[in-house]
Amino acid sequence: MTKNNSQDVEGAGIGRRRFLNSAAAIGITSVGLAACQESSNTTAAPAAASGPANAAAPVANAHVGGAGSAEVKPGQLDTHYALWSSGHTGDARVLGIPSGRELLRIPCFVPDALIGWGLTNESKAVMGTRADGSLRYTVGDTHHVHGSYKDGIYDGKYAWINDKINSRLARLRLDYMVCDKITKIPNVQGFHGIFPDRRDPVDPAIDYTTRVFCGQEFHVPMPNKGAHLEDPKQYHCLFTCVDAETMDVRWQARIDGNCDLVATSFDGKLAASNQYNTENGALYPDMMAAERDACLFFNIARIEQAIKDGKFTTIGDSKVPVVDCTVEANKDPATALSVRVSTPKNPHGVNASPDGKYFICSGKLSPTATVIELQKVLDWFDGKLEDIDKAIVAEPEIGLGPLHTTFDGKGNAYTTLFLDSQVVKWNIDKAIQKHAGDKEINPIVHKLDVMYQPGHINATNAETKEADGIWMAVGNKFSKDRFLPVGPMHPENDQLIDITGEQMVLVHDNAVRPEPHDFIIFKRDWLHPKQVYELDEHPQATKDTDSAGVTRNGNKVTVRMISFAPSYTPIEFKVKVGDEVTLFLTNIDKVEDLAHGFALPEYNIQFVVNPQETKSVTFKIDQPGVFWYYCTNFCHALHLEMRGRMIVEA
Ligand code: RUQ
Ligand code: CUA
Ligand code: CA
Repeated sequence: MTKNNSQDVEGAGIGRRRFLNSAAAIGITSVGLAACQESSNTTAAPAAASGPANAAAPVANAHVGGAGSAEVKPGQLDTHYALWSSGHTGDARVLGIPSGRELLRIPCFVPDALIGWGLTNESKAVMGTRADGSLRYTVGDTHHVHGSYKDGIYDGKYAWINDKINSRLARLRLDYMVCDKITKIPNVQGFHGIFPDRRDPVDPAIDYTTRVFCGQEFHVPMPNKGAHLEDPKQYHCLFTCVDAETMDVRWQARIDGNCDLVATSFDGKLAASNQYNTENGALYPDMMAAERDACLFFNIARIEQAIKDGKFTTIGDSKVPVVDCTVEANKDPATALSVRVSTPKNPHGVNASPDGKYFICSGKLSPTATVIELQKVLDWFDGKLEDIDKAIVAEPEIGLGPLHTTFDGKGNAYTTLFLDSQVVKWNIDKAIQKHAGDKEINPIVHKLDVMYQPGHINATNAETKEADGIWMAVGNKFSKDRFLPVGPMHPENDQLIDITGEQMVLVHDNAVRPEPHDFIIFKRDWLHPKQVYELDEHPQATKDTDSAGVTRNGNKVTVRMISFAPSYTPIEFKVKVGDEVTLFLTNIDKVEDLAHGFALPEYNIQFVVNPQETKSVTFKIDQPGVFWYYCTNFCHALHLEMRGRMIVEA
């Protein structure tokens, strides 16, 4: 077990004692908990999972024969965190790996009844409302989640996740594991790939994420206000740069064709998107017309210089500067802002190798992966490479329906084969040697059957420069016969694979609610979530019982309430029909894990406040009577008694 793990043995033990002590402090000892407290011992120390991840050096297939295991026994902690998109449930998931246990869901684009996301004033402000205060959107489709970087590894500060339906980018604060900002991207539909930059393209001192790049998959007329409806040749896509800190849209680039997935280089200089619709087709046969499509590279420093030089336009009502990255305008390497490297038709996925040298595009309709050497792309911009397609250093045949690629940090790539229902492990250097002419060489190392139709894939730390080659997860789009039947809607199957050895070994099936897409997995030391809020995070926090109470201004009533196990203060308040109530609830309990809920019958209200957290709701009083507000989160032996009355006079 690593020393600096925030959930270490000591922490867990102290947390437990503190919880019990706090219960005692408010008189609960008299109702019998004292005995439990005496007899409670901080039993089995949580330990790290005993899989290969725990060994000093990864042991090849250590689980085989039972020496190591993907099993995380009761009381043990996982060795890696994973952040997972959830697809059209519209949220993000936090998992432990290797167990695959889902530890948390982080709502962002879609309301969540547990914590009151989309109901509290604070979450509504993040999500965005209409003039009448109702939510602007209540659906979302999250595909890609990526963390903020410092010096090529995750710094544990932020993650970003996209909403494909309504073209929004959400930021997750990884200290509290909550969504704190959502940006609507102007003039874009089908916002699909995202990737944060990994350092600044110009200033070497900025070795952390300051931009997030967003790709547009569905081309539309610009502005999309009713012109050119029937002429797809007039449709365009935008590649968008969002400021990582302010979440403002910095700039957009107008392109030909579309974007799909996005990748960024470790040196910060290049971002790229694979393009399957270079044809600008509206119907799918049109999108398959061209023999080759492309991976489109953006020269970030040049784009930002062009904006400084005033070389941009704007679209419709949007004030965001838009540069021209269409093919026609970027033929001269000396001034080009972007360049297309060709790929076999309709590629999917673009991933950066952890050594920083290559981007790899999967073929999808072609049984190949295209390996593009980034230095050669930079050489083209510098006028040192005549033919941009010379940046392609390998195009190995790897199997049918290749979609996404991940890495083990030992020179191997792992690509999902959707049609073959396999993962293929192949060696990048060998693929390059073969491409250079050594026909005897076979880059394929191993193929493993997965169940079934895999899409996304990621290995531990694989999108950082410290890929550790221990575990790999594969997101299978179909599970078919792998689980007990539950009716027509099958779960999907996330599978865990041990990649410490030459051969991949499948170790675990994990049923998952449809339908997650991309995910990242990284060692737990890179994340340090807080377990108790800072009271001052909310400007309206009520700090003690004396400050709690009710104030009235005309028919606007403000209730300042605190929760402190097992009671609310005030324990009752009176309002009248026609009032508008804003209720701030601060949980002044300081004990880890001691959350309270607040449910109010007939007013459709329920939310949770974590230790030292404040949330508020605003609602209209429309019916007289007695309404018991009560705690929904089991917090105390007297949890059921934790309630109060809202008394409404007619
Ligand atoms: S992309 S399966 Cu949004 Cu999921 Cu490649
Ligand atoms: Cu407070 Cu249950
Ligand atoms: Ca195409």
